Amino acid sequence: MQEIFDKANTILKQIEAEQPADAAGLEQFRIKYIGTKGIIKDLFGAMGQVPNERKKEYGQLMNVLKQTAETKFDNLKDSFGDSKAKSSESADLTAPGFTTDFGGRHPISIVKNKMIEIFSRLGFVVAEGPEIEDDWHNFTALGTPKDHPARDMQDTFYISEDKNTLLRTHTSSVQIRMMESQKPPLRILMPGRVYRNETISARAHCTFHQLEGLYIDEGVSFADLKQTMFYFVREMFGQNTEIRFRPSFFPFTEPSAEVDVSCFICNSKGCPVCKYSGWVEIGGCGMVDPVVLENCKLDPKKYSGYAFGMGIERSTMLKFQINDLRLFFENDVRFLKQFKNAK
Ligand code: 2U9
Repeated sequence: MQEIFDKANTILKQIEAEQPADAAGLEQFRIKYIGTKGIIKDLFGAMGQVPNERKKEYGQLMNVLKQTAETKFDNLKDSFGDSKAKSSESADLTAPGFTTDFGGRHPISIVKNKMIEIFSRLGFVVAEGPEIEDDWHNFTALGTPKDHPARDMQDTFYISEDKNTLLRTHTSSVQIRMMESQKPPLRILMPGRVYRNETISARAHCTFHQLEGLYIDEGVSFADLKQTMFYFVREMFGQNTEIRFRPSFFPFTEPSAEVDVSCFICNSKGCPVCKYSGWVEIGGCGMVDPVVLENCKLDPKKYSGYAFGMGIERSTMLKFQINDLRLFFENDVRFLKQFKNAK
């Protein structure tokens, strides 16, 4: 037991004799004696082996040892001009805090906001509606009654046995709600999430975002639609962008067209993105079918209108040259970080 006292006295003499020459030597001194795995900690641990009648004496010796080491450390630290915390302090409360990194917008939101901003200059206002829809607003009112072959075009997630309640397959359902509740002129923009029962891959997903527009008034023509699309693509993809309308079919518009823009990645010279055609498809459009107007109690002899729709993911992939749709939904910070300062 006496050996424990002898060892502590030897260490005390050793501490008194130590002469660290510089900041690095002082750090070695701190680690060796004062650190959490240092000798003094070990010596304190030996208290258990000291008999009760000498515990007080050993405790006092330990305090002397600790004080000697800490005073030496603090004095030398000052003389080496180091401004770090003192040995017995745990934190400098006057030190500046750590800054927090701000997040950025999701690329889908960046492109969606830009689209809204462009169309709002033409007088369109944003409307929102439910993602859980009924059959009338998602299909029947839009010219696709039950058993209509056009329903096969969209793989629907039904959420009731009678197939009356479903996850909306397009945002057109909201346009129906607007036409039912408001009087023309209507200039509505509908951005939102839609759902389709598709196998997930780099090019397809069970959920994605659409932006649709609807303009209903007296005397609206296909020429108005073309000019609106032309203005939009130039503002969105650059002033040199060309536009092309290809005849198509949608149950809710007649006539209908798909909208292509000249490939701004290769300047229409031909690249994998445009599949060497010089054109990339961005969405569809058409004149609202008179049956759809009637379904919403609007007189097709008095009113006409155009509508358009596009996938926001598609334009975002083109704009930022992203080649896998799944990246949008994984929320991997390494992916999202790249758009922190994007516009
Ligand atoms: C009403 C009447 C007509 C909306 C339209 C399209 C053409 C279209 C697709 C583009 C790619 C959807 O994201 S996508 O899969 N959409 O091509 N959408 S016309 O027409 C309407 C909407 C509402 C009352």
